[in-house]
Amino acid sequence: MMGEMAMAGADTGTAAAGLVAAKQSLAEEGWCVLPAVLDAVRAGDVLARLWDAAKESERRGISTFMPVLDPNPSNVRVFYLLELDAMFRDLIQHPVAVDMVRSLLGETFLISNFTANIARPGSRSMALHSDQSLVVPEPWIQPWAMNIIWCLTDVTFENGATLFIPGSHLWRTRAEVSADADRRLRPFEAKAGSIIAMDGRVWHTSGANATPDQDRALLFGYYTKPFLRPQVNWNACLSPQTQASLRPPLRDWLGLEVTANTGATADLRYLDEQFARQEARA
Ligand SMILES: O=C(O)CCC(=O)C(=O)O
Repeated sequence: MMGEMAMAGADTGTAAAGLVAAKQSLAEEGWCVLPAVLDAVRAGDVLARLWDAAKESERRGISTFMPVLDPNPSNVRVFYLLELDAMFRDLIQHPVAVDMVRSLLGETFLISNFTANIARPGSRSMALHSDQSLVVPEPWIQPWAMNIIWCLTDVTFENGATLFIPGSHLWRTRAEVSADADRRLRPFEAKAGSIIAMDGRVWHTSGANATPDQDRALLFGYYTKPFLRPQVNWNACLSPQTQASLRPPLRDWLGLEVTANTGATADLRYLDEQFARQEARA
């Protein structure tokens, strides 16, 4: 599968070729894995900070158990990462992540959300869904959304790897989700420090963590086309102090500036120029 080729390319140290292959996999197969974007020490660091953020979230009264999403509290969800630690503000604009996002969504995009899901032993699967279907009505014809998934631990089928349906990024309507979709799920397996890039149209769910003692920790950076309203209203969610600390282009990617949806890609030349004709010029 192409996604695996991208992994092999990067593993052999041909980073540039690996990146090209990864982008091709993302465009054609709807996903790819880029290994070693963070080294093991840094991945461990981010994981430790994520646990601090989870504690801080609880302290602020925002539960890390979301019964609407997960069957039991073994899934630890952390929302509003960008408010909780500057480290997450660095990760969401990591150059490799932004490069992958631009390769699929184009030059301009918005950050729609940034959350974590730590699947602890005993956790079970949430609903099968595609992230694009959460923010755009069908038909889903083009990639208008995508995830950069940061692996903070090794991720395996046994410890609850995200399960996805190969080829499902080409499904345009919910009616195409077959009755046996749950049997077609495959795991995104990767080492700690990898990122998994996933087209927003890929149907997926969290895996069940069947290990006795391993956590599976993932961060989900969710990016969309700039004309889609983000899942989070960053103007309301980020404190004045956090907002004041942010610089472009992150401010634009979070929609913090005054200008919002102004049709930057439209042809706004004057009518005379748009329809300039030979005879008019003579
Ligand atoms: O944790 C996972 O593996 C998937 C999470 C997910 O898809 C979601 O929260 O929307």
